[in-house]
Amino acid sequence: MTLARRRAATGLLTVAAALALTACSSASTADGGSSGATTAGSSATTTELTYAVADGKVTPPTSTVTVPKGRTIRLTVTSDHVDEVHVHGIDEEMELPTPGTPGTLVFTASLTGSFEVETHKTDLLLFKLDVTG
Ligand SMILES: [Cu+2]
Repeated sequence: MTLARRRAATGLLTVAAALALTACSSASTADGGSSGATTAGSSATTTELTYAVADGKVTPPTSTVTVPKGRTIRLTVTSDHVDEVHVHGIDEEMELPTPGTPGTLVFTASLTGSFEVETHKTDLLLFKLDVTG
């Protein structure tokens, strides 16, 4: 890996590399201090989550979303880049081919565990999905 070298090169890349590491090393505990979108819409059998990616930032801020196993997740993401959203572990993916146009991914939280949901092109952690048994 040349990450160390790239980090040394510019400050901006340092930030990007750190975000990338957080986003794709699935074992890391990126605890964003659970606030925000936690258990949004939890009274229904579908949990609706909406995220926006702009200027390298996630809105609402990254947090942990806890749902029971079997819950349907309806995830809508808008990115300012051509992007790709990936639910690690459960392995659901969606393409965002048009910047600024939201994409919606509907999937079932079919496995218990802690899963990172990230964007691939912008390398951001949208949220961590904790599925309880
Ligand atoms: Cu991924």
